Amino acid sequence: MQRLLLFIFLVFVSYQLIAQPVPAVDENIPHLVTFGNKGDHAWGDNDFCQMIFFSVPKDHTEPIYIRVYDPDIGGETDEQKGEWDTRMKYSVYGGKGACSNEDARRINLEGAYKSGTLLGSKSFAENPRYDQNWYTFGPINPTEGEYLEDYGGYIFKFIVEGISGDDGNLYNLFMSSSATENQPVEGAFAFYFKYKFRLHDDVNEISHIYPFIDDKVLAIKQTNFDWDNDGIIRIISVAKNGEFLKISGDNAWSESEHVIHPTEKNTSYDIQIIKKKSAQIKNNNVVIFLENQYGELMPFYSVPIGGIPKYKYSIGIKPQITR
Ligand SMILES: [Ca+2]
Ligand SMILES: [Ca+2]
Ligand SMILES: [Ca+2]
Repeated sequence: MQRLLLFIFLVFVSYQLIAQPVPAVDENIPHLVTFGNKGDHAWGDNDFCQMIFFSVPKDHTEPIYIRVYDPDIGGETDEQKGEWDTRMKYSVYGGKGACSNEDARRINLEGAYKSGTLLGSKSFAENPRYDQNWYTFGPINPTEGEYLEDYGGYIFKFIVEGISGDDGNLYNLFMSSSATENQPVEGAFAFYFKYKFRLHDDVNEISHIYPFIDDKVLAIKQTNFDWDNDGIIRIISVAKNGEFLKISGDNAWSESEHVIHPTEKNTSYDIQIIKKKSAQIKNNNVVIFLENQYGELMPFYSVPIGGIPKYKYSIGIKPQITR
């Protein structure tokens, strides 16, 4: 884990300015998505809840803020079904157990996934004041987070849950050092174990997610939901030059397993999401998560640890057998 921390440090020397929004700049994902709890799964949300973790370095002593763009469910940005009748609760957790409790890092919302200490909470419905505008949680003292060296510092958990209605809430997050604007917290970043987001409508846009392959990982199983067969998902790594992930159809799950090459240990994967040009699918909301060979969820990071991986021809190609 020392090595991971070193990577994190090196990465943030150059990446800190783009590490703070979720979805992140390098991910090129337009918005996060959470539906009201009466939503139709076929619209792209299997459990109406999203959990995002933020990590603040130990030496950061100034207050932090978690800002939400378009927290309301109405007006612009959001996805309407019938009347706007959706209410969504946003909650910030810190303290012991916020991230270390295993229930907070599982696929299903079971047990004590709301572990830790509730630091702030607010519900939104349709609200023109916050339409295409920001709401700010905080100030929060960094030491109110759960200190976990393995995750790079003080950890906060942000839960977004649909508590009524059937509309789709689209939104973005930003961890800031300012209450009134988006100012990066130096060295902070976000990670998430199950990611639910909106794809671009523009078929030429490529989105990315960046899991880190630590030295325990031998194989991964990826699972995705409601992809509508919209193009391809592929892995670029030092040893993989576009290995395909099995992609799901409408309101369906799909999974595939991928073996880790020894040279991929302690590197990130660039999982590329490429839309189908001929299909022109709009408003596509999707879910994806990865598990290691022990069935543990693996985090995606808002910046690729160690940088965006590049395929190395000399590693990936199988040696020629000379006769
Ligand atoms: Ca919204
Ligand atoms: Ca509705
Ligand atoms: Ca809105």
